[in-house]
Amino acid sequence: MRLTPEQVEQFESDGFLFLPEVFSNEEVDRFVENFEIVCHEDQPGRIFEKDGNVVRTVFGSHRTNPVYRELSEDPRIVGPAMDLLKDDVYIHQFKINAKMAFQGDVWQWHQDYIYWLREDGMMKPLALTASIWLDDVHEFNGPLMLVPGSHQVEIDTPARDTAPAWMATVIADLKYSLGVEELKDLIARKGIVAPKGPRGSVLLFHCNVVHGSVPNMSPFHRRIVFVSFNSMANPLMEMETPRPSFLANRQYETIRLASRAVMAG
Ligand code: 6CS
Ligand code: FE
Repeated sequence: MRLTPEQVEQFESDGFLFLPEVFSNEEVDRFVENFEIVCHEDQPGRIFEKDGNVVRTVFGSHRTNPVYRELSEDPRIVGPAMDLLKDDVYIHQFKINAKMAFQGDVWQWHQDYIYWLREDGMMKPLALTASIWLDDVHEFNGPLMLVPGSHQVEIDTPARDTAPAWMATVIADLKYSLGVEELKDLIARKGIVAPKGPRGSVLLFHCNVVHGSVPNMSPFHRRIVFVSFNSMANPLMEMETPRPSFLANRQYETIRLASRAVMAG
């Protein structure tokens, strides 16, 4: 699946692109079944909410689960990633954010790239994330909110050590989150959008677009798979204490589109 020039243009100006109903209900059912499997697997890439019981995020399932492995290399997300990054791509990070009904916590306003620059040594913002929606996303279950055009704004975000080591980069109280004054000014100029749509939809967003989401206080889960692609021309620098590979992959394996069969409907 490849994008039109208009879609590429829209991504370049907004910093995100919404593709409704890319995956069928049957495919999404399989993703959900496999989410139930991976969120019960005890592994360091499984992160809980503050209560220590409810799953917040599961990292790296594409390396352990065949259905997520296939999804991570599906041409319907890899093709658009290559079109938008204008390069071959590899997977920098794979995660499933659960944002469970009544218990999914906040994701403070932030940009992804500052994490990948400062924590992983990704020297250029030549990366993006393809999110695949496992639930319908609406105004009640904590939709991803984005500031259009904010990927073009240089924002300096001081680090706050809110938890030991890399945990501060994935919990509700984030290491790099934007300040109120900065946000007021940016949102006054650019506004906020919160794309909504049915499960199976895909939202692609630039590594520097400002985004976040409120806690989920509805009875509806908002489970989303996030596949972050980096350009092959942008490998990570060596770091003194690199983050675990499930957060920052350093095996730069190009994803070959031709060899990926489109998933059966
Ligand atoms: O640190 C990271 O890589 C992760 N943390 C956030 C807040 N967004 C990007 C990424 O998933
Ligand atoms: Fe993020």
